[in-house]
Amino acid sequence: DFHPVRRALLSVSDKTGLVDLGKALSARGVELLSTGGSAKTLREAGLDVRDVAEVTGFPEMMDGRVKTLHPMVHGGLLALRDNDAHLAAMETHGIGAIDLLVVNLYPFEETVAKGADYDTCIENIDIGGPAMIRAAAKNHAFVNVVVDVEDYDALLAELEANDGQTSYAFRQGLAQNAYARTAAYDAAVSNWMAGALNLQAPRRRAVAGRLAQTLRYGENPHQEAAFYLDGSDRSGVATARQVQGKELSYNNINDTDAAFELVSEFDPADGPAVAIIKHANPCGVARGATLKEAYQKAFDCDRTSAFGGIIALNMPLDADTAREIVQIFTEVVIAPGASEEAVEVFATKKNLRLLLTEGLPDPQDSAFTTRQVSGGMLVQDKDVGHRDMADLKVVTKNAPTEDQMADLLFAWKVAKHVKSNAIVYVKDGQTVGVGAGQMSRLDSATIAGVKAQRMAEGLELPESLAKGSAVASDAFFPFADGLLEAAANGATCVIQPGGSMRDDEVIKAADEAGLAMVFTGMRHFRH
Ligand code: 93A
Repeated sequence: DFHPVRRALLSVSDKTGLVDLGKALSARGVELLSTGGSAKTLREAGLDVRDVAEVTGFPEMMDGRVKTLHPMVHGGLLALRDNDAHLAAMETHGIGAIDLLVVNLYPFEETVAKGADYDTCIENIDIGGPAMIRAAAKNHAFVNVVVDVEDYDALLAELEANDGQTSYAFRQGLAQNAYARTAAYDAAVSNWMAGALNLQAPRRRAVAGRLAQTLRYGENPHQEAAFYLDGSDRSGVATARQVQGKELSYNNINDTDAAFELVSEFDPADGPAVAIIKHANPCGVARGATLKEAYQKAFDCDRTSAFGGIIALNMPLDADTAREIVQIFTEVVIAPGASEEAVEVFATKKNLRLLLTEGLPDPQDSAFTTRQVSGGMLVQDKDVGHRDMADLKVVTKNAPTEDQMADLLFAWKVAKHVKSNAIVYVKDGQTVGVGAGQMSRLDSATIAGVKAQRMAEGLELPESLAKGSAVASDAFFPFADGLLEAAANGATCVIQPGGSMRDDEVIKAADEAGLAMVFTGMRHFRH
């Protein structure tokens, strides 16, 4: 089903490539219609253009709010060329068919990104453009609709290959892309309003994104993948500046996000902290007197797993830490800045990706998470829940000491970022065993214990580092077994949500084992 392009309407905010496109169309004998600014640009390039105002018989009015919203335009876009009644209507009202629509919209997203005021953002909501795009896309049986400057060449190539005509399949592809654009556009408007008016609610969330990067592949090489930006200016992997290293992969982006989100839980005002991530789970998190020490402690937790890991820092990378990091193979380092000297140290490792941001993600910043399920999508508030010392309830005879309390809170922060079931042993501001992603909480406790034992062997220490540790559980212990396993591994204090039917039994077991236990009243499942 090939159809010729005889008449085109060009109405674009971004004038890039407009003149070249206009010339190429003109050279094919295509009649050009256009709106104010676009017509001016084309005319200045010496092209013969008809103003839409002349076609509609109405001037562009109300600051351009009404320029193309007219039956002469929409009739020309929507009329079915093989329908007698439609053709008769065109005849009666003098409506000429429009075979090609080229529109790019008022730069709403860019206006928001620039930090424009409310009224300016409102004025940049394009109405006529999306109306035409949707009309032309609906009528793709006959009409071509181009919404991206990048597609001008493909359009011209299609016309060239088919003697001034386009195929049905080609128009279908354009239409599909056009609806993606209008959907994303309206979603951007809605999401901006949600933020501007503080009307955040998952059930009213429009989901959209702007394509940032086509990735080489997805989680696995046989999966295609792409990276989309949600338009927020949240500090993180999406807005980071890559200073050096290979292109980020899908897994890199996912892991880097996990690492940075985790380390941002540790306020730099309380000192340096480092998180090392493998497969979206932390294999080491630590605080230190210096950033270098924090890195070494994080690395020591699980040296084997840290190889090829993703490192996130809660303060700018310094040269000392950089020299330590380059000792082993690391995939990505992300930090809120870096010293010049540190950047030079990294320059010797060409493949190491260094991502720098302006600041840390705000762990309290409200946002959404989405997850695709078969036939639908789950949308929820991001888990920004947190607990301070004052929120904790001591439930055992023994209360934690001040040092124990510090480690408990540290372990709790880490556990929030470990896939469930999560069990985390911490000692002196350093994870010493992480049990992640097991189907049984007991198994997670066991695995974390094995890790703590291995850590001791690696560091040639006589006893497991779980000895005297604080343990966090991301959800309540449904039975005493997981808790007893932690105690057997050497943990002396426990932090967990509480709320199990068998809390009494679990508290009794804790008392018998001489543990100090606190309840948070908040769960941190992460799947
Ligand atoms: O204000 S509008 O929503 N009202 C309209 O009727 C209309 N028609 C096209 N904006 C409208 N447009 C937009 O104008 C197009 O989507 C395009 O972004 C822009 C092109 O204007 P100009 O050619 O005057 O630069």
